[in-house]
Amino acid sequence: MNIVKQFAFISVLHMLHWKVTLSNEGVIDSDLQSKTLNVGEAKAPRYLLYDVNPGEGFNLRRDVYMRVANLVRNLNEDAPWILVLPPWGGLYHWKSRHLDQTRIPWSTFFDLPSLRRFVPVIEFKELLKLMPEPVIDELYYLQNYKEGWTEFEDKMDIRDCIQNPYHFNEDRGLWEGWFFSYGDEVGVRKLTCVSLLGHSALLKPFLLHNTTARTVMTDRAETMLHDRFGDKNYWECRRSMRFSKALRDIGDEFRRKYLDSTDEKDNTVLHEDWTQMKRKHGEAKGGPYVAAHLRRADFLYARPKDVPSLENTAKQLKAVLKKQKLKTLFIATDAPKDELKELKDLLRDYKVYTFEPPKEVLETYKDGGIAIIDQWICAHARYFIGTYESTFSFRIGDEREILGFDPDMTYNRVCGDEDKECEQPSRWTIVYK
Ligand SMILES: Nc1nc2c(ncn2[C@@H]2O[C@H](COP(=O)(O)OP(=O)(O)OP(=O)(O)O)[C@@H](O)[C@H]2O)c(=O)[nH]1
Ligand SMILES: [Mg+2]
Repeated sequence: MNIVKQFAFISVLHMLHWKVTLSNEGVIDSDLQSKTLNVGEAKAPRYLLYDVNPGEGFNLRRDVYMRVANLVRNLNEDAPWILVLPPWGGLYHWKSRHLDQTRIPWSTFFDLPSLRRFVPVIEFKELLKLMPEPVIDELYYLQNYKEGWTEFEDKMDIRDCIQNPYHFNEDRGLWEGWFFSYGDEVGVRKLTCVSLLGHSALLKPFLLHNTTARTVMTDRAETMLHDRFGDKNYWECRRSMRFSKALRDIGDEFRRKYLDSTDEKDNTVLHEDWTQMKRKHGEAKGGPYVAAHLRRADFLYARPKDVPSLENTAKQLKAVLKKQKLKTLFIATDAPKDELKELKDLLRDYKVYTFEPPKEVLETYKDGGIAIIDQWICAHARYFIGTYESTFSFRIGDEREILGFDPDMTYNRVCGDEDKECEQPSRWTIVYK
């Protein structure tokens, strides 16, 4: 049975005090009033929650989602599982400190119906409404092997915790922690540390056979690796991660207004249903502009050899514009204002644009939304040049693969001042089968 249909079928199987109802689309919605059926406990869906190392950025977190989503898709071959989307918040890079940037639902950034075409998902807030009490049954805190490893092999073992950011509250009889900033309300009944080396598929037999808990959370989910990086499942999941329509619309409006770029002219029309969209390399033409993602800020210190000076950046961008015979440049960057001004001065012979969000756009969609709009505009440029090993640049590359750009127009990077070799980015090209 197709996973979405299977999910729809299983969602009708209610049990005990769990307030699960079914909407027309076969998507769980606790707000809807509909019939309740009492069916055996064994068939009721189970919920997998996850969290990621607090230090990780937005774009790596999106990659971790894919590892977990593939696990949940695998689990659904044998039993009904629903992936619980961890609210966004507390990210180091989200600098607009005047805004509350916690408890942001996935629907602010992503199109949930698209995600659901790959795997059943539910927002954490919705799960809270369904739960009889805000207590997660079991938490598996993933960690490496203390002794390290010499030869790679897939393995996992229950071990003592090497470190554990959760603390046990004797009065409540629960483990307490961050829980996406819901720590005051939410707790966990049982916590176990698990040393893991290997792929997300390893967890499948464990979750199916070693526990019967209804709600299971894995923390430090980045510890699990992609089952098969870059294969069909990887790309299906990636294609399902469509940005929310509202953010795409803002990016499209900017393209139309300033960059003479529309989907019709650029051959980048999006099929509403990603499962029906299949593009060949080179089909997408892109708007008549070059887009550059210039990661600076902490990369200046973390990767000084890979980040060029502003003068050198301008020189490299001019060379690209000349070669592409284009006069318009869109820059996405996390550089501070003074650096951006200096760069724009150095490029004054060209039309240089950056997306400066109106106040209400920033307040509604926060720093994460602005990052997505920047990525969306970069994804539609005729030619893209990014920053070495930035996951922000990688995600733009994926987006361009989905749209059908020639890889030559995507896998480019600015080179460090002293980097004579300047290795170009690996080409993670899309596959459909
Ligand atoms: N709006 C906007 N934000 C950016 C830009 N570049 C970086 N950022 C911000 O800085 C964050 C970058 O962190 P990550 O998402 O971890 O990506 P990365 O740091 O480039 O890559 P890794 O550290 O290798 O994972 C983004 O999520 C944004 O919040 C940009 O061009 N535009
Ligand atoms: Mg980062």
